[in-house]
Amino acid sequence: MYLTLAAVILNLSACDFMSDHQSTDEVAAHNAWVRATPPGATTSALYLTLNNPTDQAISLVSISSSISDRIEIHHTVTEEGMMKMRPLDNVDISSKSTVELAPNGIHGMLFDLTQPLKEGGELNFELNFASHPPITLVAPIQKGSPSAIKH
Ligand SMILES: [Cu+2]
Repeated sequence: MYLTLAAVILNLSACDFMSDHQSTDEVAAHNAWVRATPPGATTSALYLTLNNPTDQAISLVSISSSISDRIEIHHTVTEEGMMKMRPLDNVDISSKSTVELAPNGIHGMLFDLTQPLKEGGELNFELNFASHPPITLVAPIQKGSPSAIKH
C-alpha cells in the first residue's frame, strides 16, 4: 500500500513539472505595437519582441492581418550614409534567444492599409513560421517617435 501511494505522488509531481515546463518553454511574442498613421498615410509598421526558449531555431517567414494584404518583413540598413529599408525573406531566431522588431531595425511593414490606424485601437496579426505553428497576437495602435526613415 505504501509503495502504491508513493508511485501516485511521484506521478502527480511529474505532471506538475510538465505543465510548468510547457508554459515557460513556448515561442511567444511580447510588447507588440503598431504605429498610428498620420492623415492620408497608407503604410505603417509592426514592432514586437520574439522569444524562442525552445531547443530548435525557428524562422519567421511572413506576417498577416486583415488590415493589409501586403505585409513585408523589413530591416534597416545604412547605405552611403543613408538609412534605408530592405525586405527580408525571413527572420531567424536561434534556440534560446530573443529577437526584437523595433524602430530603425527589423519591422513588419504594412502597405495598402484598408483603413487609418487610430491611436488607442488594436489590430490582430498572425506570425507565420517555418517548422512552427503560427502565433496570433493583438497589437495596440500607438504613436511612436517619428521615424527618420521615409518610404
Ligand atoms: Cu519598412
